[in-house]
Amino acid sequence: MGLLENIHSPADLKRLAVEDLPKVAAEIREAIVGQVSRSGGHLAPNLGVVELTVALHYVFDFAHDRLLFDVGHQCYPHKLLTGRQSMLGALRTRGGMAGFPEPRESSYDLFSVGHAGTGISTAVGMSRGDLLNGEAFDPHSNPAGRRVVTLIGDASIVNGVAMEGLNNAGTLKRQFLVILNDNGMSISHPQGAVAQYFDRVRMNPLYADFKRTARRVLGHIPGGSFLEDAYHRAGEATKAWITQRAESGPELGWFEHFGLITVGPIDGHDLPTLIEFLAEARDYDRPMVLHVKTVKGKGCSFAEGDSTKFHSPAAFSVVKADPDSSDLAALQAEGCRVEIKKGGRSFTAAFGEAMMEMMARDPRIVACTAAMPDGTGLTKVLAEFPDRAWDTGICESHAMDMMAGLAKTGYRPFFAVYSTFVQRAFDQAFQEVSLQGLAVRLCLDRAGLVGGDGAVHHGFCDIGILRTLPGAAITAAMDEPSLKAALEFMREYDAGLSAVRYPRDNVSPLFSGAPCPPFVLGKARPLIAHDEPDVAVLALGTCAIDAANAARQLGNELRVAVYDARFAKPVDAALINDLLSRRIPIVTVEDHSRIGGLGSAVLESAAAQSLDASRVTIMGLPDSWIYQDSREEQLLEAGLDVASLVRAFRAAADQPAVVVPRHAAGVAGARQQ
Ligand SMILES: Cc1ncc(C[n+]2csc(CCOP(=O)(O)OP(=O)(O)O)c2C)c(N)n1
Repeated sequence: MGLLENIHSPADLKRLAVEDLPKVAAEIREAIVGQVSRSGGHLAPNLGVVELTVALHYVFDFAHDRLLFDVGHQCYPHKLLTGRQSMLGALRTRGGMAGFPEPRESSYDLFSVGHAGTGISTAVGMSRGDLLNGEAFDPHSNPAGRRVVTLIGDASIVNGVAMEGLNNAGTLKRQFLVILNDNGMSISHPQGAVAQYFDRVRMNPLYADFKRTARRVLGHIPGGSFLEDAYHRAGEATKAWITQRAESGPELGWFEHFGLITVGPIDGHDLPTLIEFLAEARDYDRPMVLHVKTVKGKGCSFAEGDSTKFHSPAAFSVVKADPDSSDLAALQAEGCRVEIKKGGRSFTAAFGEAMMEMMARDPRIVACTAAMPDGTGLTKVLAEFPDRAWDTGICESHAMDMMAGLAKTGYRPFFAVYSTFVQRAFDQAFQEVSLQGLAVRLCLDRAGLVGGDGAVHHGFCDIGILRTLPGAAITAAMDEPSLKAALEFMREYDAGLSAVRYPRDNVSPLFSGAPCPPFVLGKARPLIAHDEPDVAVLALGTCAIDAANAARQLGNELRVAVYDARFAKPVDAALINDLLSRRIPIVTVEDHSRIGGLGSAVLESAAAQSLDASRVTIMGLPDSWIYQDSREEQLLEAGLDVASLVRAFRAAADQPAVVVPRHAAGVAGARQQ
């Protein structure tokens, strides 16, 4: 019988002997690989932190202490140890285990997270709150108080928010443990000077064996008195490290400049060592960084070999090299073959190819991604145009400003970024781009509902925030030809910031036979025309494809004119005028919040032209969160599936409005359904 199945909470784990823990780790690994092979999900990041998570729960009591994850994509082992094994089978779907920490699931998860860089800051906040509440751990005055631990990766710690958090963490006068999970990787290779620094620390032979007990006077090295103070508070293993630190010179104590004593790197797969160091860090009464060296994808030969591909793969099958071997042994063996389930042609792939073609044609185009070369389709562009394309690492704000600087020097910058992460760079889009009248082009992948990644990753508000910027041109692509046309429009749009949004989806062939007219600023494209329609639909992006399908289903019953709205800013004011002056009801459809998106822009245009805005119905994402599930299910929940559109078009044409039962939540606006 396995050990894991009897662990219903960390209390059960604590009852085991240290010698049993490697078996628990092996079972966690097997469970994760098995499930991710069936459903897809974050694989390599989770395999890398199995021992670390087991050790953390073995040493701390997170029913009481605080554990905060950065990004949170490495939380599966934590979830398996905190009573959620039965949810693993429905990973990343409704009612199953979310792929990121989720307080709705368990009190062991403190924040819903998914964006990098936040863990240290929220942990600092909770540390301060616990202090104010008189609940903070102190070895003398409150030994039963709460400790605070935050886990962050080596690529995420470079993020500006994390740096701000560290800067503030160093001022805490209490226990505060930052665990740096250093696997030498982001999704791809990490970028920048800090990544190079970590490489040097990891490879420094001094760290091979630092468990020596020699004592030294520390006062003569930079930061020495700080270290000396730390030394007196530390346990034996930490003391040995500090001594080593004193011998190794100032470079290795980088975090100490922030006021955090740094210990490590230690081997993140050696459970006794992890437990020894964590047990000491547990009772240390000042901010500390424990530098833990792990292998991304650990225990799975193919994931270790290509942790980028297996960072977050789709479902896959493993063909065992030896059919008689156990599952885990097979995964560890070299030579097993892995086949990842193939999808169709994605918008991401179409975008990458379009960029290659444009960059070859226009030497003024420059491009960048913030740590997502594969995710945004820019991998080939980076390889082909190393002088004109960059991966900045996880720093969207910097990337936006860098693009502003390039625009200022005469280039045409394209920043490929997930819609959800562009939120990080809104202030830069406002001040350094828009206010200067600079033309930075934003290519917003994963706009709208994103499926299994859930609420933390939906691109639900890009139009809402970017539309406020004067001079911005905000477009959306409904298929591959229209994506190319939008990019071409943006290439030539030098008047200010522009953006094209496209979803985490495959491109539709529905209109690929029809010629795709060029984008003209503020002009919609008719897809299904009627001289006297019963209802006119202005749909944005792939919603135009669904709207066309819905209109076809209505066939002879209703004359539904369908337009690909193309622009959420500026909207087609002349078209709106023509339709509303003829009292033709308009339905707007968008995979974006109903608040502040295309629908709002259409209402504003109607009001500005003194037209009857009560004939406008807005369909979009509801004013509530949509959690993890397939994208199809999420669209259904939002009332943006074809059947819901059919009902809504009928209702709009047929005043007074009819009730739309299950999907009523997806329909709102000037006309309430
Ligand atoms: C603000 C932000 N930008 C980009 C991402 C996408 N992303 C998710 S995980 C990841 C890499 C994180 O690397 P690291 O923290 O070292 O953890 P590892 O995956 O190596 O364990 C990136 C870039 C994100 N989650 N948040």
